[in-house]
Amino acid sequence: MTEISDLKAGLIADIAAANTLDAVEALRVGALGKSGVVTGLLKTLGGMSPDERLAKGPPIQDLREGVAAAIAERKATLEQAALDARLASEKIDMTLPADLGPQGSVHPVSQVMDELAEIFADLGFSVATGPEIEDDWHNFTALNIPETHPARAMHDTFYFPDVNDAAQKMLLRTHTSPVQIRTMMTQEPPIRIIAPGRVYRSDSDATHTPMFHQIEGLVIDKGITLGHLKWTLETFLKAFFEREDIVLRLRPSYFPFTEPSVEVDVGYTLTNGQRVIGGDGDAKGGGWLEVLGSGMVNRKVIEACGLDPDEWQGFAFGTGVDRLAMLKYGMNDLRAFFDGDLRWLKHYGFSALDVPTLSGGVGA
Ligand code: 2NM
Repeated sequence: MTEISDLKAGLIADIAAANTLDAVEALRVGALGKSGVVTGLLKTLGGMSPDERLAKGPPIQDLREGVAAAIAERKATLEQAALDARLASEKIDMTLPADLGPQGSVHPVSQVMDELAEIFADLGFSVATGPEIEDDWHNFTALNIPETHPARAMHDTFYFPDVNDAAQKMLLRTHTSPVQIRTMMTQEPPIRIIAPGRVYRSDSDATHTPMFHQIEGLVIDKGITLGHLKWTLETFLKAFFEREDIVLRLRPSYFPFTEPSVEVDVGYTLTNGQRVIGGDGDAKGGGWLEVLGSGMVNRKVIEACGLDPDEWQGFAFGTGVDRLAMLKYGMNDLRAFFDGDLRWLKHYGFSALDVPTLSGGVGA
């Protein structure tokens, strides 16, 4: 009996003195492992007479339980200490002066936004911005999307809680189109603008984030046709992908705010087994990627903005900036865009000095 209690006291003292997880593990193997001392004692129970087992069983079980508990406790203590040490060593005091130069670089989304602004500036478009918190009228109603329109449900809108005396429901804009609405209501045509910025939809998976970036464009003038739309988008895509052999495929579609509406695909071809944007998508191994939605601005939208649709016509288009960045720079996981991981940024980011210009190459 004293042998067992001496053994227990010795093991527990050894465990308490163990200063590393490895040392605790070595003690565990020595005591409770396959050939451990405690395991050896447990094995002797099988060969005992019932009386002997009745006498020796409880202290041996007590030994096993006591040693196991001491090991678990010591392990937890050492693990907590290791975690505390790691947290202390990785603690960053944000109030200290920086001892390194800036570690970041220009995010691909910012780079692409700058490229788009540069390309469209060359075509005579200026950049327009507006609020991300919008009212229902500018985000939906003015765009010919009435209360009951299924497109409203399609947009997975984030609404703010109702405020009793608010004239309009408030929401996070689901597209940048309200910027175009505000521009048409405040500026004299002709209008040539792009509206880049953040938009929000209640949607989250590998290919959708609840916040993403859109760019939309709007032209309002006299005698604008689908021909102007096609030329503009073709010229834009050639400049963006930096290839002359960009082939567009226009498919009839439906948006409440445009009539007719056109979905724009761009051809890709197989080059050394890689899908590369450019060339005839109907070629062997090639295909088509949907890159833009567009159309002639619905006369109801022009009217809602206080303009005479018999005098002014126009086209509009929209696309996702994050997706354009992925296509151009070969990134496959959208979620990495929002991790703020410096290693990812080191790989995909751009130098702050690498300003896109048409003469120097927009994506150089
Ligand atoms: C798209 C597709 C088609 C669009 C229409 C307008 C406005 F305000 F002029 F009516 N802005 N943007 C539009 C048209 C947007 O995005 C996929």
